[in-house]
Amino acid sequence: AQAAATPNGGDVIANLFQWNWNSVAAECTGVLGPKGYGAVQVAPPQESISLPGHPWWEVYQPVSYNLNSRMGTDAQFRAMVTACHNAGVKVYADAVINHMAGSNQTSTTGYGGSAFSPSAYSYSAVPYAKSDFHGSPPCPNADLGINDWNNVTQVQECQLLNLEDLNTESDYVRGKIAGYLNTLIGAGVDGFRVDAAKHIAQADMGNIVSRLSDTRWGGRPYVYQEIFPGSGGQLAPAAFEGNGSVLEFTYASKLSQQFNGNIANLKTFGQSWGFEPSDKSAVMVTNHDLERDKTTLTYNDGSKYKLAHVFELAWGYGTPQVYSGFRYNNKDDSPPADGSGFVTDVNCGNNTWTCTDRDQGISNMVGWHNATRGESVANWWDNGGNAIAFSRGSKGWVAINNSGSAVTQTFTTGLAAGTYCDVIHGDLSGSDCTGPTVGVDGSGKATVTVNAGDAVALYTATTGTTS
Ligand code: LM2
Ligand code: CA
Repeated sequence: AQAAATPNGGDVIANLFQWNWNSVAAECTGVLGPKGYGAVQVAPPQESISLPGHPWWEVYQPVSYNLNSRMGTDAQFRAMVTACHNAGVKVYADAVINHMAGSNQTSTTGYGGSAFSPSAYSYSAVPYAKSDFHGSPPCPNADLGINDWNNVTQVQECQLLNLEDLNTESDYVRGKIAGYLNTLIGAGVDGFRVDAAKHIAQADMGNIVSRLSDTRWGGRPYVYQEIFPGSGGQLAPAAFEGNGSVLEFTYASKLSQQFNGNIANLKTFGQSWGFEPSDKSAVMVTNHDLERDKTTLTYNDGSKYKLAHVFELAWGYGTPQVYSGFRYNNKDDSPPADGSGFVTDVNCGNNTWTCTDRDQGISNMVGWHNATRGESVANWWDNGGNAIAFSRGSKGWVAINNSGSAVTQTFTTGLAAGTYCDVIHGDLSGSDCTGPTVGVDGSGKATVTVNAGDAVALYTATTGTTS
């Protein structure tokens, strides 16, 4: 199902990629709660391997299910979850449960001091031993690699990137994984981004999900699975929906293509484009893998990146994410960290982190998104030339100009007459607006200039004065 809204009506996920726990807590309190975000997605909280140079991807190589990690201690993790809940924000953890560390790794150092040995397939703090991993058989390839990405057995029971593949058919391994996830739920975690979910047999995942407790906040945990599209049948995203939602990679790549082409095409953006159903889709502009592969828009794309987030939050398809990571030069670069690899506090002011979640227009569109929940798209307008506008019922209206020159137009907004705050350039402060306002007349029309590479957004909660 779609992510359930928080008491404040939010469902938007801020993906604070590799922010440490103290910084996530501060962001929940200072930004995410006040702006109406529904949830934060946090880095894998289990202990991981520690490697020379500390590439960011260390955290995708678990060595135990202890909660001392690159992002902070067990106590800091729990304090972060509590702080986020107190701010009205749910916490979704990145769950790395398909595998443990790489079989090619020689490091025996982890972030929490647990003993382990990749060469021996030994993780004594869990404990896992060699018999808890897939070998050959069931993997048909002697080197345990995946040669055929359309072969279900190879994809699910061989090693992704040499990562030691857990024998999730076994009751023991299922119990250990569910035990780890239930520890997180016990700490207050509300859901899981399931890493490499395509590489876990559906029956195994279904069994693990069935063992999960209800969340402390109430209801079942929100499960959204990482299923990279490309294969059909049992490996297609649709085949995993019995166990939860799926991350919508097709949405991300098609959105990027339109912003690099002509966004007038977005008029029909939806399931007919090959997306999973809205209530099963966790949609995104980008994520950490996609920004590195440059298959989507990234923080280097300036206004297009921002406007794509504005569109995603306005359009109402799926459960949307705002991606907020760190700047890097080399694909393997670590986030800012101390000498031992522990990630240091996020600084949004020195150009190391992108802090997309704080962008004035994007963060205010979270409120716009919440206020228009359930309303249909109406009053579509486009000029055929990279500028669009639409309303969501009579609750909100947005215009997005992805072209190189300003557009001035009298629009039908669908809104009641009044003076509205343009939340892309101003914050609502009481009944005042810190930025420009737009007047809507008695027939719902407004004459607006939308600058090149910019947007204008109005919604009912931000009505300053009514005329
Ligand atoms: C994911 N989703 O399914 C993550 O989104 C993705 O970022 C992870 O890869 C992957 N699955 C495994 O969890 C990242 C990174 C890889 C890295 C792995 C493991 O993109 O480059 O692989 O984490 O840390 C690295 C090396 C690779 C090596 C592997 C095992 O780059 O060359 O394989 O470790 O030692 C021989
Ligand atoms: Ca597997």
